[in-house]
Amino acid sequence: MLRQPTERTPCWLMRQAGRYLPEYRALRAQAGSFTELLRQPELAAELAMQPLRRYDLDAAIVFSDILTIPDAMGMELYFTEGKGPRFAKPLHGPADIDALRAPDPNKDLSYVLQTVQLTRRRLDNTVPLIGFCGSPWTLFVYMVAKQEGCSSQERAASALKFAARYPLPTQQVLSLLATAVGDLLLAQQAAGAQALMVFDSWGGATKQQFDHLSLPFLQQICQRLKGTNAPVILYVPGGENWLPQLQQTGCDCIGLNQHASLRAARLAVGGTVAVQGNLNPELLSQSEAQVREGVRKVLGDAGKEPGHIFNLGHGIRPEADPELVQCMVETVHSESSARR
Ligand code: 1CP
Repeated sequence: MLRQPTERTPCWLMRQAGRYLPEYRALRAQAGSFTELLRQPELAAELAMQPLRRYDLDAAIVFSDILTIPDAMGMELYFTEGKGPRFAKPLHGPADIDALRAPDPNKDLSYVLQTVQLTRRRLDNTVPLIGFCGSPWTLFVYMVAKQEGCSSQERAASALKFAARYPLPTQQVLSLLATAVGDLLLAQQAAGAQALMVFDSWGGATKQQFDHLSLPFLQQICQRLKGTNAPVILYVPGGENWLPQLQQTGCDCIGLNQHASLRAARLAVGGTVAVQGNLNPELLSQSEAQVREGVRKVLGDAGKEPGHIFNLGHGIRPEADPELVQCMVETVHSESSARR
């Protein structure tokens, strides 16, 4: 992330602990639910370690979820089978916003910080630990009441409608979320996280309104993290459209999805920030030959200059084949060291 030369391209996977691993599914069944896993630091720390036992990954990520912040704001998070995350008290209008307060991480999210501490201890300085949060805009997308029948892909439409109808309350809640995200990232760093990542998974859905609905809050968060020595990764699918703006936030690394041109991004900003990505996660349910070819293409696009972190373009899918993940990690390491 600091764009220093390495012997091989570092590699980790977004959502590397998760449903594609049988040992994850076993622990989840034992705990009863995903939210139970989140709230028990012993279990969460174990989950972060699981992928590292199987694969030679170069980083660990804290096992938690971006939605712990709105949950701690009193919105009551729960998961429905097949339908993803929901809140018992979603945002319907401005009155719901007045009730929200930024949580105190040490009080309201102490289970996240305990997970960070425990995971760091278990890692014993083998690989760095990445702490994370969702971006204010992405959290807002989940917080706004979804229209019935609206698919996950259309989720952002309700949030965009809310933002158009109530512009000032929207800015108010995004600003509150920026404070909450900054507070939690700083607390994670204090608890032992060595790099910090902001997932703006729905940033691309803002299109022409990115400068208005997401960027100012990413900027605010990066400014607050400047005082720490933890490098900051901004993951923004669609971020190839806003590379100069993202670079100017002062972040250290920009994460892109598989639809972006890694080659163009490296040419545009590779001299000042690292770039992370962007293998198509679908390849991990295909064949070894396709995985190897995909890895070679990503490494070729990234070029030889330092400052590329290998990752998927999106979180790993539950249907990914654990054997193909092995093939991916080995190919990244062997091919990249041969190219040095
Ligand atoms: O067992 C289960 O059914 C739960 C699945 C699961 C897991 C393993 C969820 C529900 N969250 C997580 C953990 C998680 N989430 C991690 C830590 C694990 C790791 O990376 O190793 C991280 C970093 C996240 C981040 C996250 N949560 C994002 C951003 C990343 C992305 O994929 O864009 C988002 C959007 C969420 C919300 C969320 N949580 C869970 C689901 C299924 C979702 C997404 C729902 C949707 O598609 O809208």
